[in-house]
Amino acid sequence: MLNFDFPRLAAIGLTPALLQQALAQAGDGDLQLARVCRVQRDCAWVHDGEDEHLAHALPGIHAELAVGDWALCQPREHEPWRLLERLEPFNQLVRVNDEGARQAYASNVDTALLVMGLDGDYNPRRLERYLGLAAAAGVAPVVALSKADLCPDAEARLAELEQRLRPLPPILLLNGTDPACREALRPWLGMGQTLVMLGSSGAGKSTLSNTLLGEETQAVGRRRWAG
Ligand SMILES: Nc1nc2c(ncn2[C@@H]2O[C@H](COP(=O)(O)OP(=O)(O)OP(=O)(O)O)[C@@H](O)[C@H]2O)c(=O)[nH]1
Ligand SMILES: [Mg+2]
Repeated sequence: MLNFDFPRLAAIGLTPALLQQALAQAGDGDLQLARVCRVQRDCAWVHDGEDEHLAHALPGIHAELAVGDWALCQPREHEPWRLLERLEPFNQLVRVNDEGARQAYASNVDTALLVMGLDGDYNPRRLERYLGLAAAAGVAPVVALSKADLCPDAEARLAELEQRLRPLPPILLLNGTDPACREALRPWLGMGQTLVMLGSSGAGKSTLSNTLLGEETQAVGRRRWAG
């Protein structure tokens, strides 16, 4: 039997269509529907709407996993959960790396927040590539121009992008350290909405994320390995 508490899981992005798919795939056994929130080389963490749980999948399934996937899991006491099946996502943000391999950033995404700093990071052509990546996945883009507080030409750059980008996405001028960001991004941060931030190292993703969450969950200003 599949265990699910729809309101609890809808709050972390479950849709009726994904639930239908889960019910069709579940079969027998005491299974829990959960969302993948972290993927490492040989393990993953899933969220059941209340807590995170370490989960292990068979290698073939593990290789397919991306953050944001929904999965059928077998919960276990004091042991990692078993992640038995991955549900087909309704969309997936993907890039093709230099060797031509497909790499998934995230699955089941409502909004791609493209973060670009109005410092040396400002690069409209790179932004257009990110917009192409979002369009290819069918994910709605929003552009966040961070470090607006440091840039005297912020309005001129906004105008340049408004002239250049077609179709024109929403573009926001932000100071990622200012709590006013929460109000500016409110339309894309409703209950159950999934927003993914994309942008170069140093663009201000962690800063913005900490400001939106109101707590320091992300290390800021440190270069680290990233996919
Ligand atoms: N003044 C100002 N500083 C910012 C703003 N956004 C980010 N910063 C600073 O820019 C630096 C890099 O910001 P991060 O948030 O760490 O950048 P990131 O995009 O998470 O970078 P990676 O984790 O390497 O991908 C930090 O020193 C931040 O304090 C902003 O809007 N205004
Ligand atoms: Mg960061």
